[in-house]
Amino acid sequence: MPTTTERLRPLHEAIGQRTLVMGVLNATPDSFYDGGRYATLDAALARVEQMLAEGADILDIGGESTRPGAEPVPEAEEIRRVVPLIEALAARYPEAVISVDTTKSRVAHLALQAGASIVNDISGATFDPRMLEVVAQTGALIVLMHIKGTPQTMQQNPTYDDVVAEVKETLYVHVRRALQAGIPFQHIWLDPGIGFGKTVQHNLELLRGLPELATLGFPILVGTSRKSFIGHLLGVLPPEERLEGTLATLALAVAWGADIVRVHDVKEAVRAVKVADALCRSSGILQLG
Ligand code: HH2
Repeated sequence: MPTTTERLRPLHEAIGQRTLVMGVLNATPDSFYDGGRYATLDAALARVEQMLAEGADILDIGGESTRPGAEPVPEAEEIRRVVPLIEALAARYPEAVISVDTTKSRVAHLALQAGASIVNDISGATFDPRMLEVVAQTGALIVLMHIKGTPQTMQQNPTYDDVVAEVKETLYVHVRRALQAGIPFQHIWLDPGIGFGKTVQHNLELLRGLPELATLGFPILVGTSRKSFIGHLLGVLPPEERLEGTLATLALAVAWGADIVRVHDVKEAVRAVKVADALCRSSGILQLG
């Protein structure tokens, strides 16, 4: 079994060279797009096999929906949903990089023991005071995301004076806490939290503001996949109808400095970011031509 450091090495080498694709798998009954699709271990394993074949660099496994208004999931239930799945994934695909999408340190701890090497925390490690300690002790990488409020409250009229400046400031505070807890610089990724306490306008401003967020000096992860702001821009389309809009956001996110994109549609996203990378990165086709 590779160590966490060995598993993470290819990601570190790729950052700045090409955009990494994180494929989403929610082992939940109620996620806004893929909820209920992977209720059995067999269904989840089949989906993972497909995502890996399509070129996913990271598998993000979640056991709690964080859509607006979602009910919190008890710790034991979240553990039951994600830990055996991660164990099975790590056994079947030892080279795969597995991320656990959780805000609970106990879930993170067990997921890391089971074979995950990334903790994706939508609260920026603020919901559970032990999260940073667990990540520091295990040598995992952490994604620190911005959220305003909690999933229950976040979409109740979110306001900012300057959304880009405020998100940047909060992410900087998260970084300082993580560094103080002993998590090394290279094990921290940041995420503006598209849709987490933001209006349509805030989401657009944050995407345009990615170059500003990138000045913090950490890799930036962006999660726009099939989110409601895309539906709103297209005349209130449901999640099933938001793929093309998602791909447009991915191309521009790459142009504006995203290093990792979190998506439900791996094949389409891999193709989109490959073309965007060729256009935007010096190591791409343009340099060869
Ligand atoms: N978005 C969702 C969940 N986790 N993590 C990061 N780092 N960034 C995101 O933008 C992000 C995230 C929401 O999407 P999904 O997991 O599909 O839905 P649900 O929360 O309903 O499970």
